[in-house]
Amino acid sequence: MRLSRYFMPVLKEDPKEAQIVSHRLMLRAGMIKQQAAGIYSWLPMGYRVLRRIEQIVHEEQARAGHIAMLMPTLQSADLWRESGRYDDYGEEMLRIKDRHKRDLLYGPTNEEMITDIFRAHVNSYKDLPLTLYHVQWKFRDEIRPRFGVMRGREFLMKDGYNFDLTREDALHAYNRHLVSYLRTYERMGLQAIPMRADGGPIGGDYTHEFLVLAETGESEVFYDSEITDLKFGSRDIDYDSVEQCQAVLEEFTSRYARTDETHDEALFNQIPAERRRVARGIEVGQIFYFGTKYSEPMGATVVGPDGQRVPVHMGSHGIGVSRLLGAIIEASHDDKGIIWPEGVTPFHVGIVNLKQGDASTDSACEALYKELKSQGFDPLYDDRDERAGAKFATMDLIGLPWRITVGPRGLAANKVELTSRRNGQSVELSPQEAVARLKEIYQPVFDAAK
Ligand code: 5CA
Repeated sequence: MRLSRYFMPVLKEDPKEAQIVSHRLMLRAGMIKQQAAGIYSWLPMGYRVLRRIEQIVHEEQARAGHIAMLMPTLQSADLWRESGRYDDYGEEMLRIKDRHKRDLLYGPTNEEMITDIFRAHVNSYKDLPLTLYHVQWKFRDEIRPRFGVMRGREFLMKDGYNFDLTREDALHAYNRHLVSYLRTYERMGLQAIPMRADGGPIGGDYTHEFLVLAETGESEVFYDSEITDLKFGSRDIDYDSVEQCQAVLEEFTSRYARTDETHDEALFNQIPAERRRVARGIEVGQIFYFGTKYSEPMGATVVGPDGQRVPVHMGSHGIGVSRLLGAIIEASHDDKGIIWPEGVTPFHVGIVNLKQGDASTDSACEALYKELKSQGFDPLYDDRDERAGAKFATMDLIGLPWRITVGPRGLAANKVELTSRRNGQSVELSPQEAVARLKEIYQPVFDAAK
């Protein structure tokens, strides 16, 4: 993309409405625009990151054997009357009447609808296990939408639902989701810690939230500091293996880590004092096992091996896709702007032309831009007629992890500068070497998608 032809309305001033750094930087970098309280347009830069995050989510869901589909945003109230949640859900549910005076709602989650799909089409235990998911907009009429996309009213969620014959099978599905979520968040450059939590309106008493530690997080968390040493890394897990998934769950959940909803002071105090941590975290996902809470009242049964019909065991599993942009920025920024992890960056590398209009500098930038594209990169070429300082400030604000600076002085020696946004360090390389270096840097990111 050439910046001169792009749409990236960066703001010079700090927006007054933003209380936390991710909200401020998303507005300043021209990623989002508020349309109403807690409702945002995703401008091109924000939309790019949203899609990268969504793509990682899809890839990791496929790896775990989960099946993608798409359900509508509007749902019939009748379905929710069957589960009893139409009345229970309260004011967070946006209720709508159509022209025939039928009650609809903008879905805050999809347990009822997926259960309805299941009961219409699945009849036998032989069709299990089954996990279906979608990535779709949700609406929750939050009393205090705030912090930009972190607590929106309309937000993008990945929500998945498992259907199993027995409790044991459903617990394997739970563990499988935990493993796949660890891998998903690490690909986004995040450490998200699974913590025992509360079922809330979704239900079930077996549930973990995934929390990214950040001062601005809305949840208070209590944990054993040893847990922050755990990395999922590039392990090769067989998602069908009950033992392997169980082992990962045990490794990542055996140390104390809880949100304030389930915090137990006596248990916490058994951790050696120097390892006790009280901090704040951003909830970027939650997994639930809730047994037959929806299948029983809604009649989602299968014929079991003995010929008897039994309600299926279910769980649901959510990732806050749009919230993740805020969480990643909270975890990765400095006073100049965002620092995108390579896995989610909107563009892999920025090219800064120090002397726009100078024939040889322009043509070196053009050649580099074309070469990067032909090698599978998404470069952002700042070809605007601006001062170098302004170009650098923009690059720092939007946070591309790598920048190549091209100017006449370096070019005289066939050199450009490759700079890391994270530590500011630069190396002088020939344009070909810079491309080769970027290939090495991004190889693990491209490999992780395989
Ligand atoms: N049906 C279940 C799992 S699929 C469910 O709805 N779970 S949830 O309520 O925990 O939501 C899943 C994730 O969506 C949360 O972990 C959080 O990251 C994100 N989320 C929830 N509310 C909001 C909100 N108001 N704004 C942005 N993201 C949100």
